[in-house]
Amino acid sequence: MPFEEGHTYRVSFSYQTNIEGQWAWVTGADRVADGRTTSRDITRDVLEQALDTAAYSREIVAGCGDTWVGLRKLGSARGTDLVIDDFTVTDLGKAETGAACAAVTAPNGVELSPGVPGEYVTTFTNHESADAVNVGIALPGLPEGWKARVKEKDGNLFESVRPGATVRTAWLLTPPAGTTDASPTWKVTATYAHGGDTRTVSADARAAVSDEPVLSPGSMTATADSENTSSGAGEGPVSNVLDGDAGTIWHTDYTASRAPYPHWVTLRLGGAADVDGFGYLGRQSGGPNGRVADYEVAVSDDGKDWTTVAGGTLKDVPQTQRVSFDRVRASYVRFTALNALNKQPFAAAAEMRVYGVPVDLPTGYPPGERPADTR
Ligand SMILES: [Ca+2]
Repeated sequence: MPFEEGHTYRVSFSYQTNIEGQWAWVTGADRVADGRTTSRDITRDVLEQALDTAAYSREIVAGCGDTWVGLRKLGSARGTDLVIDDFTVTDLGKAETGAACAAVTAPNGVELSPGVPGEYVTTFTNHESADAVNVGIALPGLPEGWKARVKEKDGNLFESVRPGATVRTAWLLTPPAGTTDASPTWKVTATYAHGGDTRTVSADARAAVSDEPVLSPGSMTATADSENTSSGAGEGPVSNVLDGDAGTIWHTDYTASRAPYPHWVTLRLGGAADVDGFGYLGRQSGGPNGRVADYEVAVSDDGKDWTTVAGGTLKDVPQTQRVSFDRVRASYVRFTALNALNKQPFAAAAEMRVYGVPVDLPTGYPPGERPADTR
């Protein structure tokens, strides 16, 4: 539908959806330059779970190119559905200021631990036709008791961002110990000066909070004795056990050879940590091959000398299975699979976790205060 540049519109609809975080309503703009059309998101609102009918409404200012609105699928959860009704766009007349064309993003699916600072990276991209000046990034609406710091001093402030450029802010977010909200939401905003206006853009932000301290998957790297290489990125590579996606798996080789048991995955931690558990999430679909039965867990300071700290037999369940052991300081954790539940030579896993707390917790800096715009 045609949006007139410089007008404010209210876009609203009612909806139902069964799984949160699977769908987003997006406002975007297309621009044609040198015969090429570039399309980009201006706002992106992730739809909450709504088993009863919920209302969505947002006001937008058209501009920054040809404005459009639409629906985007974000997640890969099976069985998700969405129903939309009463879709309405109301022209509210000419806006007082021009459209804010920059964009700000927050990560999808970051895991944070109670009481432990976790890295959370937001981005700001300047889609304006001139520099965005005095850019300040903020996280309004963080749940009570959360601490937000920035990894680099004033890492949330930027004097000037050129058109087309993207800048990152690495936050350190600490949910309070004992927090009960496992999937909190808040906002990320960017405020900047452009052509005499002060403009603000925002996006939804969210994280998954574990119920006990767990090492950030992004801080670890994984290696394995064997990886299948013929079935695409989602099945085979051992890096899939740290990507936060239950739909992607590590699987041992069945193409070049049927690699025999035992199989192993070594997780190199992002530094020394005091650890007391290992988590194994089996493959969620695609048949029984690779579901591990007997296992051992070992730890190491150097990746060479290993101490076995746990062993047992896993079950055929779709949840993460936690293997507990006495707290120990380590820089590497190795999971050794001894055989499979179905006695085939394959091993697989959807995700792996190490429970514990890094020895050196990052401290960071308080977020910088955005100075007032000078006119
Ligand atoms: Ca995965």
